Amino acid sequence: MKNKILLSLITVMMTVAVEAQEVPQVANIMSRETMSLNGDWHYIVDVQEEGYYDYRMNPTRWGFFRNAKPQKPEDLIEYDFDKAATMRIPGDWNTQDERLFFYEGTVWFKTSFQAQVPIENCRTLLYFGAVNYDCRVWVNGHEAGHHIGGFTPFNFDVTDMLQNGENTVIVKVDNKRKAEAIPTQIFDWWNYGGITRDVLVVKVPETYIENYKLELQKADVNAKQREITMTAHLNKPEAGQTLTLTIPELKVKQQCVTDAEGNASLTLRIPSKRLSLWSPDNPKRYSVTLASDHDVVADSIGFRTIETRGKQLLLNGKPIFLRGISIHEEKPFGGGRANCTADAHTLLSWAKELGCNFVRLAHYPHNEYAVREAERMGILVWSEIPCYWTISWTNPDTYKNAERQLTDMIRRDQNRANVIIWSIANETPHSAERDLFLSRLSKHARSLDSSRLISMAMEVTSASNYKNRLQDNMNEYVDVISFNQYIGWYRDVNDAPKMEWEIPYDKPVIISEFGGGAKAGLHGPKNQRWTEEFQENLYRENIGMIDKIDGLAGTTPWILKDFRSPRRVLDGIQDYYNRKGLFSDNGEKKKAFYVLQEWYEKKK
Ligand code: GCB
Repeated sequence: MKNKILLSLITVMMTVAVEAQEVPQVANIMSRETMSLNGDWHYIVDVQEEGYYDYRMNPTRWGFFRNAKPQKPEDLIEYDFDKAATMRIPGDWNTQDERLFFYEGTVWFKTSFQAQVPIENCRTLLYFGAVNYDCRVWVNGHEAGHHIGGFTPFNFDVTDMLQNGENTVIVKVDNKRKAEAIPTQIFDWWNYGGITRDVLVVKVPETYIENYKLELQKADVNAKQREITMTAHLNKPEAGQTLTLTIPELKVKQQCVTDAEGNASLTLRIPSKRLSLWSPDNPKRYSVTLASDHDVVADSIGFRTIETRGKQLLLNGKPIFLRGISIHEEKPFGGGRANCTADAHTLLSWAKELGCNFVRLAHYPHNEYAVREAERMGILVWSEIPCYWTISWTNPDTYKNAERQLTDMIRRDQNRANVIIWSIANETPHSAERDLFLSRLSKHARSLDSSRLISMAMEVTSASNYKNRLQDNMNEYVDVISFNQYIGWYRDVNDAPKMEWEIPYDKPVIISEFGGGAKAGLHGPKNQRWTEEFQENLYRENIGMIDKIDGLAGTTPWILKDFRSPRRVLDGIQDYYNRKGLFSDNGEKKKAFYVLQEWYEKKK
């Protein structure tokens, strides 16, 4: 009844249904022809999803996505994007509107852009670097697509929805926590909502290079010649297209032809003497172009190998110790999602000052700028999906979601020389269901990328007296044994010197977390919690202990900088920050910074 009244009250622009299509991720979006939609977008906070459901909770045809306007004075339309406030996109809503600091729910966004259509032989994609968490997108009233997962890119083909002149994009974002989601309902970081990464309109030819991967093959360190393989895939199963790979500095110009599936590959043979390998000391990247009959992509690519030999980790065939630190994707000063090169540069410079050659980008894929900036600065990367704590292991949709996030993380960064570890989980409780879920994920990661290592942050399984044992069925599915331990914070620090570690696997070991909290500027005796001296002592004791662990190949202490977390409620100390940073939320160094710096200096 209510709908009927509405119908008679408003003149509705009837839209012709246009097929919505999500297309697979397009590699190296930054080198495409793009128009940025970053800027100020109007937004409407919609606690009850009034703009999507009717009063019987059925999706309504009259939702906010219509961007309706009154046509006659008596028309009733109870929203108006153009009168609504604006916020900066990309950006989280929590730090842009005081009312939304703790908000977890739905917000609608609107922007518009100009287009001239049709564009001969081209498709137009609408690209989102990431939206947290569940989003629906409409272009000119047509539904372009739906995406879940807060930290990976996606794009919709919107070619058939565009019109000459002004085009409207409306995005509904919902970041409510769900038990079956990845991550699940509880996690120790801020659930920043919104369109948190770039939005681009991308022009591609009808047939374009969807993705490509260049990979240096492993070889003996004394090999006279090295092989680099290139595999590429078109967006269409089109045979007979010539792909030309050019790397001027290596005097490479080589061609291959696509098969019936639109795949092509080739192998380059380069004299070892000519090839300068990427490493933290020599972050060398080559200018590479890959051209098809209709498309061309340009990239900067470094070449290196990463492998294990027993308990050793080998970069370019030589043992390396990973002097790492964990980082959350938060702005260096104050809270809020980091989303640009400048943010990444500041955080990574702090890591460099600490003596790091490695960072653990926790607990979800960070933005592409951060990974590329780390590559430019010579910093190795551990990248992970938010398969964190209590996942719904038996839910098939949850598995699909995790696998999709893993795929998109790998596809986006598969040409980044600095990424050496894909991590599939963090601190997950043991069970047969979990083993099945995670072993499938591990196999999936390997099937997409055999050139990197797989790991996951495990937990100590038994601790009696001073004996700690790490036993995990997932050992056979990972290349590196990593685990988190909190002696000195969740266990007594005085025990550190007596601890023994039993890690019964012939694989390198990374301590993926250790640490404790301190409020910057709070001083006192070393046994007083929250003081800088407590944290400083905890670092000393931990370093003394872990340095003796057999097979230790690296550490990523928790964490570079204090970060926002709703779990951390202690007034006057935490104030909704996890205080385990070596830097405060305002970028002040705490005393423990110097302890780790001193150890890393010795490890160089
Ligand atoms: C952990 C988690 C990390 C937390 C940290 C803590 O083990 O992996 O996400 O923030 O402990 O501070 O307790």
